[in-house]
Amino acid sequence: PDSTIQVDLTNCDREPIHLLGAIQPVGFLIAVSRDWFVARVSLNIQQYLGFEPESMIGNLLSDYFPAGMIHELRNRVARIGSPDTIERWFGARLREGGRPFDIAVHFSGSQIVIEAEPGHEHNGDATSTVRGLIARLDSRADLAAFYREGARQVRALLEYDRVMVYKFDADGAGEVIAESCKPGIGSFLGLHYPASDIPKQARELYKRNLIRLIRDVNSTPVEIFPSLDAHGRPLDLSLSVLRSVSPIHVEYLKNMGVQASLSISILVDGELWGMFACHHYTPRAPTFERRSICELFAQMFSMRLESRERRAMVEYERRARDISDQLLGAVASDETLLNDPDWLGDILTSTIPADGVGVWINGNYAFSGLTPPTDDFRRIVRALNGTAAGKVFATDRIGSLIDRSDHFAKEAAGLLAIPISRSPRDYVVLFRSEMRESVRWAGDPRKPVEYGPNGPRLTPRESFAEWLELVEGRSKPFTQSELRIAETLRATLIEVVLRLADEAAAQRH
Ligand code: BLA
Repeated sequence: PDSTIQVDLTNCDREPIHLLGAIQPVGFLIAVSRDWFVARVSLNIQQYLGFEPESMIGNLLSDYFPAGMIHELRNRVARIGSPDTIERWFGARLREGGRPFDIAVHFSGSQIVIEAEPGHEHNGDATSTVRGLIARLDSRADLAAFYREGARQVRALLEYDRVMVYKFDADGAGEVIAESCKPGIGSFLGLHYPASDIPKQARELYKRNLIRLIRDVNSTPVEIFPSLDAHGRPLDLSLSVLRSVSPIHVEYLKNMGVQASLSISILVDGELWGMFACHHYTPRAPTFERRSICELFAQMFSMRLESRERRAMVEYERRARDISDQLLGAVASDETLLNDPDWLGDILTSTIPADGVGVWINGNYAFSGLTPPTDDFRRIVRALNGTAAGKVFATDRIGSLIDRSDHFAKEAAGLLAIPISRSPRDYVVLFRSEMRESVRWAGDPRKPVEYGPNGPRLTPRESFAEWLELVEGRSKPFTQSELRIAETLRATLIEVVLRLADEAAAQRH
């Protein structure tokens, strides 16, 4: 029943993309039972091996292949460790004197799925290729250069026209954060897209099966026969390497003017952090062996990324503690600094990026940079007084805290408030501009050729417009790490404020 739902733009997160019952005409597929009887076969097998597909069903696989090949295949299957393993065999001879094939083997329910595509003589030294690539990655000092190097190397390995590093944010929307492409095709760097461009079930699938290929958006998928088994079930192609992809996504690529694509998951701490997304403007399919090398590279890239991110966070928090000490020292020798929002702003925004700072002390308001008008600030303070006392508070949508005047809407969209006294409630507030004001709009990267049946929504420009709508009135969110820093700064500022109050009291006596 699942596989028969009508899919359109409104429900595509329900499209069962693993049950579409077809592969791409890049190779062929055979599914056998655990006792090696042929259960299913792709209808194009005749082209590769001359067998009549329908007549194979129910026969032993060994009726079709030499004993040596069957023996090797059994060994490979025995080696499959976990249910999500895809066993690989490069440059295999399926028949005496035949051409070499690259073969992928995995379990799908009770069946063994064998996929084969033309490969070449296996030369066996993938490890040295990957080792060299990793060494170059490690030589990149900062994260931006690391991402760029990753994109460059995937492009060197697979030779697509464009290779992007696409990173997801907490809501599943994404940004092209690095790119390597051939000259003259424009740039997607810095562009954002809504979460719906890569629906939920696709993200889940991409955590299990790390690489996907679309050789040619214009090719006709090859059906797998029979489409339903005796229990009426289609073959689960989650781990297939030749799976034919969602027609909605194919339309997206066509509208983009892209003819071939490939993407590789980047997993960090078990979550889909992002992916390498590759485009080509003519049909393209690197061999399975090449793709596997690149997948291995992406896995190494992900591990390096994980440790770099962790290190960057530790380093950031250490620097923030330094700044907090610096703040304490400076105010101790010149207490008027605390009423100087420019000075405070400089110090605070060097650790927590923001576009403006407002200071509210004893009912007086001082500000620097992008801040709301006094009336709005007053209402913000009143709203803040209603939140948990003595705690840092942040929102990426001030509109959810107070009703904003129109003027304010253009001023700041997010805030982080640091309470610096208990009563009366005093605050230092960092403001962030609306995200749509701060992104770079790179224009229409490629003029759409013509729209498919689902219209212009499936184009990069419409996607970008959709994303803009989603982030209307919102700033770049404050991260967990930034909130922790703010908490450190709060403790420091409170200490300073209390000491100044004590001193003032002592002087009065
Ligand atoms: C899949 N969408 C994808 C994939 C990417 C994107 C990379 C993985 C498949 C691949 O490797 O090509 C999205 N590609 C992008 C983005 C950029 C890019 C954002 O290059 C930016 C530069 N897509 C839509 C809408 C729907 C949709 C509106 O835009 C549904 C309503 C669906 N996208 C969709 C589906 C898949 C997908 C169903 C899964 C394809 C599959 O694996 O079968």
